[in-house]
Amino acid sequence: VEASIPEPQREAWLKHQVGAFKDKDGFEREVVRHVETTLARSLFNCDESAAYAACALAFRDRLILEWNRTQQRQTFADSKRVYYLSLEFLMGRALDNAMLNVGQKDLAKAGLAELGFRIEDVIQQEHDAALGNGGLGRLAACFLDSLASLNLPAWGYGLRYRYGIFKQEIIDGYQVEVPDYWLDFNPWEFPRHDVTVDIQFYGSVRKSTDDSGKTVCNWEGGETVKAVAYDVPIPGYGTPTTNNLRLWSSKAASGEFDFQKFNSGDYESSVADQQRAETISAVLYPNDNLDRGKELRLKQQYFWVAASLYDIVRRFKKSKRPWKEFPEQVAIQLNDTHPTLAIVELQRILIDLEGLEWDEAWNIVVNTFGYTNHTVLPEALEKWSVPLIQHLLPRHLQIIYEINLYFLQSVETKFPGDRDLLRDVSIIEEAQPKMVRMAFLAIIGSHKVNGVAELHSDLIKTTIFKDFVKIFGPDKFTNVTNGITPRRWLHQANPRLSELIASKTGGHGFLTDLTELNRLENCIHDKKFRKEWAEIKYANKVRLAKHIKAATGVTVNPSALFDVQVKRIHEYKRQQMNIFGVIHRYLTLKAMAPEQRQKEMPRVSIFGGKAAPGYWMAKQIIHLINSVGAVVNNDKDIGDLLKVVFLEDYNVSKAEIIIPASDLSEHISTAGTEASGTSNMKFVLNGGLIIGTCDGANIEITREIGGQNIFLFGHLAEEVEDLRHAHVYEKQHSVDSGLKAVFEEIEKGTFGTPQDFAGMISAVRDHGDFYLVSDDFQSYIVTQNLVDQEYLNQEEWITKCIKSVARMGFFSSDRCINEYAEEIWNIEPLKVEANRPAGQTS
Ligand code: Z16
Repeated sequence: VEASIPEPQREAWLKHQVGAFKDKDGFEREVVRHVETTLARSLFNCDESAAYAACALAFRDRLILEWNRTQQRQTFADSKRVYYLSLEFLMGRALDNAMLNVGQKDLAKAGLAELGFRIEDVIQQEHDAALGNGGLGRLAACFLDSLASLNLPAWGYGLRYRYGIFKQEIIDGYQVEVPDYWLDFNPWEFPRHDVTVDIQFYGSVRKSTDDSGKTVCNWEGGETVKAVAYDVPIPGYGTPTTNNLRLWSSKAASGEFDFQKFNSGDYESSVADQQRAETISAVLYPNDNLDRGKELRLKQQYFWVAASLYDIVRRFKKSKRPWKEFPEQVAIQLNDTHPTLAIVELQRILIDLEGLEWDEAWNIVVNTFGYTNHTVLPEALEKWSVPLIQHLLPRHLQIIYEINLYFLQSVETKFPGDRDLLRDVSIIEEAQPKMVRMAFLAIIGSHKVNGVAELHSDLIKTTIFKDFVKIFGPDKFTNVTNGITPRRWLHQANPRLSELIASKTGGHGFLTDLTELNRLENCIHDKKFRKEWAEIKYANKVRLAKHIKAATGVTVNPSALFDVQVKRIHEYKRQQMNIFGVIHRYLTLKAMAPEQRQKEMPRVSIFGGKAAPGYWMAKQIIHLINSVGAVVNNDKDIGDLLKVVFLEDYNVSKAEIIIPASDLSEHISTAGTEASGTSNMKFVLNGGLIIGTCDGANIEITREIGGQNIFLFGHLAEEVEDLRHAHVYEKQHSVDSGLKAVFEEIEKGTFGTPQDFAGMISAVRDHGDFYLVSDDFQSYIVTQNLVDQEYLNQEEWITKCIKSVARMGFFSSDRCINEYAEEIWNIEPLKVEANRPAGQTS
């Protein structure tokens, strides 16, 4: 339907168009207006949460004007767009980010002060948007920031979960999960009740013949659920681009059928239908690096993929271009295998609905998609059972079999008679029941496959996907090392450091070209600069110490070395090794004579992170950390020399407080298991050093900042297989005396009922020590002692920190997104004259 206003009336429109507020007065006017009209409150009834709401609405109005203009510009330019399909977007708070990106935080700060509020308090009223588990979801959020900041025409597509990742409470040392209902008041989304898509499930396939005698497949019957679009504006930093994140919400398709039910008195079942439909977008699955194969999860995946593709295809069809130009207009990136059904869905649309021939359609599909792999852990690789797909998506299963058939035929042509190869690369795993291997489908249906750090990208080529390198050649596989947005992770989280850097590098240019940080190399010997650097770190530690006190009641000394490990709790990330190390330190301190003890470097061991609700071992690790804290923190012999805290409910906004306050952070995964890691980059960018293994992006961080500036230890990825083999088959693993003493202390009951921690110990001692804790423990301890020594020399330490920050330019998500844009998507920025300066405010 043509909905534009006719020429003669446009003048009136243009005359009355409201612009964005331009100054402090304009901003205050908008805040007061929202308080008094939108919120129906007054100056006698305006608390911090109302001030937040009004301030957020004022900025939302601003963003949406930019958003409108951006969408018009992109439609008019009709150039290629990228669509980033991700089941997770771990956005955190939006207000601070929006103010900084549009360059109006100073203005808002002054305006709010005049109205009686402190901007920090207002910002803290906001609930995190936590639609993600960990690294993968936060990566998607950083990518959105970079896409907009680089003026790239891009949309994100995801699910509008009613419940994001659960809130974590620690009760008696145990994790308790509480639902995170975050939609009570969310000013950042725009419901688009006119943008809906009907999504079909179940039913059956009927073959028929069309007029030309061609066989066509009709997917019929089953049930229909409605997808409703909610749009979230994504402002670029200092750019005119405000991109769109479209999140789908499910609701019952109010068809005649429901109405009949209702009228015939079957009220209950019509309500039940409604609830069943709404269940699809109700909750984020809380697993990181684990596939549980639940039917509802598959429904989520298809619901989201089908709605997004319908939207993308609808937009393409408006351009009236021939189908073969689809890949010249559309790039779709698959964030992990979660959206792999998009490959099948596009093929279905093209052959069943648009009448293309198989080969022509398949060509389009393959040239459209790119697939990013984020893990080599076998338990995380998605597989769906054939009977489940048959039941839920019968036509898609047929297409999957056909894709597989043509693929296996091409393999047979290239490698005649290699039955083992055919079995190994088949999309269908011959198990009981048969399983669809989603990663294989994603590889076959994409033109590029990438890993997320160099080591990881090498590993996928030599291990889990090696046969596909043989079949497709090495050029299909590439590396794009992850990055982080310096806007949120430096400018927003650490404003004082950002200002100090700006004062030394010639302004805030480093926020859009992070390589400009290298100008700091000239300041390394600048006394005043070094002093300010140290003061900022100290102030950040004081801020965290206050938070620790408020959250846990534990008093920590800001002069102690802050040693931080915050990330999802997982055996492969080895928080257990960290806490065993803490116990080892405790025992060592206890064994010392008091006068010698006082020469030791005081430390605060800070942990944070969620365990998947069903991950028993991860929960045991949390319990041990808290139990150790309860003993150590109250031991008079120890005092400030060692404190152990577990910060509950680690999330994006807590990360913004914790990361700038770290002296040392731990990235100690078993070599070869952490695909990249991204918090490692955030910590170094904020002037902290790393203790880590040769894994993921740690390796490239080392290359960039120099081996003298990082504490590496432990076995290498290429040694892991042999070590594991030796543990299991040759019973060749010895628990060294240090680790043995730790186990004995736990078993003595020093930290509570030993039985509570028996699983953690036996995993190492009796069950093959899969994550190589015993192999790496000794070098971990030795390296931690080296850290103590080096921290004593504060001048040397600060030099290392400054040098490291100066060399972190590579790890901007802008660099990373530019690589995707050039190597995978073939898209270009939509250039426009910047209509306002980059945000130069703190
Ligand atoms: C996830 O967060 C990651 C991988 C995965 O298969 C599933 C989830 Cl939910 C993480 C990786 O573990 C991490 O190493 C990486 O930095 C991150 O994805 C982003 O690539």
